[in-house]
Amino acid sequence: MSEDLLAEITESVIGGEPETVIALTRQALEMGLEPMEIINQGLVPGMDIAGEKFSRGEFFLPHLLIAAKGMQNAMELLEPELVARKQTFKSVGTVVIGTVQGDIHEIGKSLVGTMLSANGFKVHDLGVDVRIENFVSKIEETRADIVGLSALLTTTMIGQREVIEALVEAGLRDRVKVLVGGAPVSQSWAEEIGADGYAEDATGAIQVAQKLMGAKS
Ligand code: B1M
Repeated sequence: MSEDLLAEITESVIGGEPETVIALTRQALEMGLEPMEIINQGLVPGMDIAGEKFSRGEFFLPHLLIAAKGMQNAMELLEPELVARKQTFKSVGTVVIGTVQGDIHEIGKSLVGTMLSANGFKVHDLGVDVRIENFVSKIEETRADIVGLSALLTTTMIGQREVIEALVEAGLRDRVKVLVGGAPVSQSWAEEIGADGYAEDATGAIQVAQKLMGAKS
């Protein structure tokens, strides 16, 4: 029953039906499904299939945009639920997060930010296509413990290295831990550019961020 509903959510993301995605997501919550289950087994598979179709030339950019709109609508409904389930009062640490310059992919970065905030971190989300100097000034202003850099394109992941270089230049590198992620990013890339941590997904990001906080104290 819940498998059918999750499969319907996947289909409605692929089919570009944002209104249906939101209606089915609401239904899934009412049925008692966990928000992360809806994200990981309903919404994300839909985005993955839309991406694969795009790679094969079966989908064009408007298809991808409308699939993303469906997922974003559903995330607006799910984010407060995620936070409510993990209400924490004392901040575990401060995180500045954003998608690097030239890259407008938002969904994964926002999911990571929401999950960190749901797990007690104070999160400053700078959005997408974030200029290097904006990362640097926000880290300075908030005295952030961690900066999270998301990149979804092989052409923009170099931006993660550039932020690290800018942090060295600004004399901030010793004060802030760098967490990187995004589909083309890997542990070996993180090591190559001198990041402190890499996470494959939002759940992993929480674990790595917690570990990095442990390493700071
Ligand atoms: Co784009 N896109 N896109 N796209 N898009 C990809 C990434 C692509 C793989 C599709 C494909 O060809 N199969 C491909 C990249 C190829 C490459 O470089 N290797 C691609 C391309 C080529 C492009 C354009 C260049 C297309 C064009 O214009 N010709 C263009 C680039 C625009 C730009 O950024 N300058 C473009 C545009 C777009 C849309 C605007 C249409 C839309 C984004 C809308 C939006 O975000 N508001 C879009 C989408 C939706 C996708 C796909 C289909 C889905 C991305 C997504 O939201 N996934 C994507 C294919 C795919 O990934 N299957 C694709 C769901 C999300 C929950 O997962 O973002 O991976 P993800 O985040 C995960 C993990 O990666 C990780 O945790 C998240 C949660 O589990 N993670 C982190 C992410 N950030 C992290 C940070 C961390 C830790 C973990 O720490 C800080």
